[in-house]
Amino acid sequence: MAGRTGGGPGSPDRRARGGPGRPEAAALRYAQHAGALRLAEQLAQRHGLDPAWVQQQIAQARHLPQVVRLMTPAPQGTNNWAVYRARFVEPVRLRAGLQFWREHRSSLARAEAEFGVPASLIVSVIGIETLYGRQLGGFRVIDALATLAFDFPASHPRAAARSEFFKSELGHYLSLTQRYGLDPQALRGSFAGAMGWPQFMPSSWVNFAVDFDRDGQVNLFDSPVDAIGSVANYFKAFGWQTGMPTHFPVTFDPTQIDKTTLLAPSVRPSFSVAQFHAHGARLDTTAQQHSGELALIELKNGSNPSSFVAGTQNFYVITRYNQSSFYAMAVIELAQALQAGLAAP
Ligand SMILES: [Ca+2]
Repeated sequence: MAGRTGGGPGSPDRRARGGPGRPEAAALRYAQHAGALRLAEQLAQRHGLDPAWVQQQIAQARHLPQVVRLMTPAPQGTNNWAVYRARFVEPVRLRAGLQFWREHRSSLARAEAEFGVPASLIVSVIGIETLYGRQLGGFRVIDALATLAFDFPASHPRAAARSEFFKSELGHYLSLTQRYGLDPQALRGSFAGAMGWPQFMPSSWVNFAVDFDRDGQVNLFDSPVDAIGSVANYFKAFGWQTGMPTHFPVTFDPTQIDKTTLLAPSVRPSFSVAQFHAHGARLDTTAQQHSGELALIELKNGSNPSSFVAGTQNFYVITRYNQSSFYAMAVIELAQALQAGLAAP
């Protein structure tokens, strides 16, 4: 899912846990909700919309208990990179990806030339997000956004900030549907409100989606070509460095390794090659030539030892699409498999 939302709502691991389905017990909770009425006023003002219309739309949103459940943090210790990888870097997605690549070869080449983002990466992202448009999500977007705006799970460590985020997304969503003449009650997406082939959050759609098939409209639901351009534009906007590797292999000197320091900044590249070395991380000769900063990325494997890589700026950029190292690494590995598959006779 494309959106700076933190914690990876809409991330494939979460989606697979519950799966988007038809709403179960859904209640119209926001018609007389004081917070909802206040928010409708604010959003109308912020986006230049008719307050009565905004209120009417929010009043029709249903509270979805399963959305709250899906957003509730998973218990500790359930993280397993090997399991995650097997779910996304697999033959069905690879085959569908190669077909998508062949079908959209010229658009992908154009996106690569224009935005500097490899075609393999674009194909991989769209594959992991929605299996090339086959899994767009079954939740009404208005229900998902309203539920997360007003009833975000309190057990989440950043519940207040996240609730504010979804209130803001609700405003972008209503503004977006007005602009394109879409029915806000009709669109469906992930449990976090991510939409279309690339699973863009409403604000990402507003800020980064492009009309790449040049038909005069940005349409991420029906135009794979718009999705291609939009994914590439998103990566470019978040600082993708053309030609830079995403990561390097890393080993440790057991006498010097200081993982606490190296892992502290998480995915944000914060260490020079020399600093990496000083803290006991060892890089191969290619990585030693890298002039930018690096992050030590830990990929937990359940009860087995973790995997580690040295992530570059480009690894970090992929986590701006979905804030998860598992996600970034799966995107990278599927892209590699696609590239190899395309080259095979
Ligand atoms: Ca278009």
